[in-house]
Amino acid sequence: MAERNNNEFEGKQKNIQILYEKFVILNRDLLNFGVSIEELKEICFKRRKTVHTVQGSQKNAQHSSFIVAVTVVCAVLISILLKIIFDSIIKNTLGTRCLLPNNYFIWEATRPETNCSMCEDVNSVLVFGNVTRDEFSNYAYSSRPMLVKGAALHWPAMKTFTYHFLKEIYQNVEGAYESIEEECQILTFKTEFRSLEDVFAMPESRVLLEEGEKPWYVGWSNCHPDVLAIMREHYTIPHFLPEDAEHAHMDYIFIGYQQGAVMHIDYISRLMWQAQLRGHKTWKLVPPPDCDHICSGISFRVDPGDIVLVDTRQWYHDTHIDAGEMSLTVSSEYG
Ligand SMILES: O=C(O)CCC(=O)C(=O)O
Ligand SMILES: [Fe+2]
Repeated sequence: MAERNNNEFEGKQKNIQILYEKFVILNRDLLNFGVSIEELKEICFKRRKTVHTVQGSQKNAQHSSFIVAVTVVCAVLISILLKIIFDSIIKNTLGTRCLLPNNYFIWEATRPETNCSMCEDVNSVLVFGNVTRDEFSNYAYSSRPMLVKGAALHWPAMKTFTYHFLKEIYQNVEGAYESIEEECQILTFKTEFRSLEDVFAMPESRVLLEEGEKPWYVGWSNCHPDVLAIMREHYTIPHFLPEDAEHAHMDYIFIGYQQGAVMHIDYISRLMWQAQLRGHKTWKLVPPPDCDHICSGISFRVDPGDIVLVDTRQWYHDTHIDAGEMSLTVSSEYG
């Protein structure tokens, strides 16, 4: 009987030791992540204190159980905290469509080697007039930059999409702004805006870029199902894309003036189409650095109603808007 008690006690001690070690490691990791000792104390020792006052009147065996329980509670709390920290790191590092300066090197280091045949004979954008799905089928999945003139001219979005139209959607759909923070993404380029709410809070004089106002240009993905449903009442998937193409469940808006998007490459898994709804935009495309010796850059100007197709995963790109005009586009991925 004494021996059994002894074994049991040793077993418990061993478990406590294992949990203790895990706890120490978790603590160390948390400290490495910048959580302060004060915060750790607050989480753990507050709980312990309560337990200590109770345990004063209890036997030794119960003492051990309490320590185990407190340690487990602390470990669970710390694991939850760690998960939150890891999730946010992963979201910030990997969930990015267009590059952001702080993760540029990670992405560059993991960018697959380019097959330069994608740009070797490309000296200009391939322009289509009235193109049918059938005629376009041979080009649909190529990395060749293409421009389909006037393909969106008949879309209601050509008239209905404005800064104020989009603002109204975001102000009226519950959870729309939160969806940008949580699942979608905003690219604020050279502006000081930190959220889409900031973008939709600017004074009217800046919206119109009146004299003395600072230019702005932003882009964001729309992944809230209600927002997307309202937007999609005003345009369709480009009619020339293959019937069996896969389409993304989110569409992007880019809106603003002057220097549009800064030179970058996109870390996305599919090709991209973009309909120019307002303003004239000039795209500058630069081949990947590994193909510098055989490929050259191109540039082309897009009119309202045109649809651009660029493999933005391979072509580095920036955009410029004609002076004095506001540009507004809707785009999406397909593949
Ligand atoms: O429309 C723009 O200004 C930039 C768009 C872009 O970078 C993209 O669609 O990947
Ligand atoms: Fe891009």
